[in-house]
Parts: sequence; C-alpha cells; structure tokens
Amino acid sequence: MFQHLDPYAGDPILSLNEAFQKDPRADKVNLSIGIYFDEQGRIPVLDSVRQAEAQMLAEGGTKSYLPIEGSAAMRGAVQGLLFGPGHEALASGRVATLQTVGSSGGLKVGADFIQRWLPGSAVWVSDPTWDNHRAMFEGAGLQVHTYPYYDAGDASASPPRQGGGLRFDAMLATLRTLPARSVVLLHACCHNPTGVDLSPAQWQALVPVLRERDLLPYLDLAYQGYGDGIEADAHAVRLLADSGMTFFVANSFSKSMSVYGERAGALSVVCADAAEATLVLGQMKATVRRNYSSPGLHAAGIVSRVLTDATLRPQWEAEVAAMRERIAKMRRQLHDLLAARRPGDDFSYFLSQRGMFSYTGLSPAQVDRLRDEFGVYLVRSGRMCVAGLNSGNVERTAAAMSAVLGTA
Ligand code: KET
Repeated sequence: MFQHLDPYAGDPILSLNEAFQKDPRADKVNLSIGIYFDEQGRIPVLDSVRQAEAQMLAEGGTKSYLPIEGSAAMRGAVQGLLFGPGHEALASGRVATLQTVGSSGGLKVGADFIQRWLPGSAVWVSDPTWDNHRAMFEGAGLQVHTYPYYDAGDASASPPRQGGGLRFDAMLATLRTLPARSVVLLHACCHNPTGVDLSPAQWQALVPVLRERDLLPYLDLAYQGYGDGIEADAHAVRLLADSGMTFFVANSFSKSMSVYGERAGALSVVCADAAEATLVLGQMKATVRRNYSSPGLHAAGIVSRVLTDATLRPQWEAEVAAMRERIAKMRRQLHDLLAARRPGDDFSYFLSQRGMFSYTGLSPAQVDRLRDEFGVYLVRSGRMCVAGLNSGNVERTAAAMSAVLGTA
C-alpha cells in the first residue's frame, strides 16, 4: 500500500535537535532549536507557570472539552496582551481570536482559511524565514514566494565578507509590485532566523505600502518579550491595529512562558468591524472543527491564569525579563571572546541582533565542521540559538567558531 512513499527527509531544525540528543560527546553544545535554556542548560519551568498549575490542580475542575475556539478566558487575556487592554479594535469587537495548538496551529488554521476564502492569494515570506512557514502555507495549498529581507554576507570568504544586513528598500520595492490581497508574512519581533527586525520607523513606513497595495499582513509573534520587552514587542501588532487594516496575528506562548510542549498559542484576525469578525470567527471555527476539533485545556488554564492573576502576571513579566537579559549577557560574552580571538573581524552583529537567534553568516560547510569536530550544533543556514549559551559553554563555542571562521 505505501511502498511508493517518498522517505521523509526530516525537518532541518527538529532533526538536528534529535541528532544532538543522540550525540554521545559530553561537551556538546545545542545552539540549534529555538528554545530558551537557562544558565544550567535546562529548559526552565517558570515559577509563575508552576504556580498556575498548582492552582489548577488544587481547584480540581473538569476535563471537559473546550469550545472549538478555545477558552474564553484565554482568548480575552491574549487580546489584552497583544493589543493592550481597551484598544479601540477590542472595544469595537472587530478582533476574532481563537486559542490554537501552539502558534503553528494558528498559522496553519489561518493558512487553511486563506486558501478557502481568498483563493488565488499567494503568500510572501521574508528571504530568509523560518523554514516551516513555507511548508505550512504550501501544505495548505497556497503559492509561496519570497521578498528580499536580509543580506548575510559570506563568513567562509577570505577575508569574510560582511553582508549588507536588512534590505528594507528592496523589501518595500517588492511589496509595491504585489497584486492586491497578497498575504505578507511578517515577523512581529525577533526575526527568525536573522535576529534583525524593522525599526519602529521602518514599520511606520511599511504600513502605508501594505495599505496602498491592499495587502493582507500576517504577523507571526513567536518571541514576545525576547526583543525589547513584552509591551515593546507588540509594537507592530498595535501599529497595524491602529492603522485600521485587516490583518492576522499568530502568537505563541511556547517561548515566552517556556511551555513548548503544552502547545499554547492563538490566532487573531483584526477585521473592519464586528460583523466581519463574527463571520471570520465562524469560518475559523469550521476550519478547526474539521482539523483537531478544539484546543487543549491545560494550555488555556496556564496562559489565562498567568496573564490575568494579579500576583502571577508581574512575576511572569520579571521572569521574561530575566531570560531576555541572560541572552543579552551571553551575546556580549560571545562577542568579546570572539573579538579577542579574531581582532580583524566584526562580530558586532551578536550585539545588534535580537531575540534568541544570531545569523552568523557561517556556511553550511562551516556549520558541519562545528558540529562534527567540536560538537557545537547550529542550523545549517548559520543560525545560532544564542539562548543555548551559558557560562559553561560559551568559551568552547567561541574557540570552535574561531577555528572554522575564515576557512572554506
Ligand atoms: N513561528 C516562528 C517564527 C518560530 O520560530 C516558531 C518555532 C514557531 C512559529 C512555532 O512555535 P509554536 O511552538 O508552534 O508556537 N520555532 C522554533 C522551533 C521549531 O522549529 O518548531 C525554531 O525555529 O527553532
């Protein structure tokens, strides 16, 4: 029956993480997957989350199904988090929000919805982007194209060629050519894989282009709190909401609450008015019902409690700040160690890039050497998850990187 199947090549990120787990070397370093590890190299369970779970257990409660669209408490809390409580878009009821199975679930439900209700619209993603964006939108039957975003340079050249960084003008020029109703996937903060975001002024310049061309922005907000802060990282969401445009935002709690396996996320569609939001919510529910029927109860309990409890909320905000600051410290340490080893090279990108990732410009061959010779795992695109560094492995990482830099 199934002998004709193509073997699955594996996912470039998840397969690497599996290979890392199997690597017997004691001094291996996991800088591959976008997960925050603490100073001890563990994936933390935040105190705020642990307490929310303890409350849930103590209260008992039911294990019934959630509604198709998820928990009302969580959906309301997510709206406040994204748009700011009392935002006009919320007050006028023009935002349709569903709790989803991680933000991946949200992205895919949104993709299925677009395929059904805006047939013929193609999706434009940044070059480069998270690999799974293309896979998910193509999986929904949509055409996927790229817009220019970032020039990484070439660290395997001798001397290494520094890239030109963000290609904002080229990005705008491409967006200006798109047909109306094209979907434009944008990383709301902490761009994956580059760590390079639009500045507030560039977001401001982008919005009129999106509006004039009648494009449909689709924000992916997977790293809220890892850039400049929980509020600051919602900047793009609020700017678009203020603009009155229709747009999507899929947001994740995997990283911001360190609840990866709970699959906690949401999808919000900001519409022209409340009547349109009702229609959108209805068809989103139809999409969910024929996929996985309803999202998880435990994820909803954690997220809604942490976001709304007067004690847990500030505690969570402090925990997010501590994770963000620890990453910044590791960026600084890696930068200083590399600058000392290779005084001729420019490593300032470690300091200017934000969020979990740095785009190193290392070639696939250099990344392979890092892994094979030194047990240091990066994604083959040269993406490094800086959140995997700690004071016990940063020197080893700098030494390994220094050894492969400038070599072919
Ligand atoms: N969007 C982006 C940009 C993203 O980096 C991830 C995960 C997700 C969405 C999915 O998150 P969810 O847990 O479904 O809410 N990225 C990391 C893990 C992965 O590839 O699945 C990564 O890039 O390493």
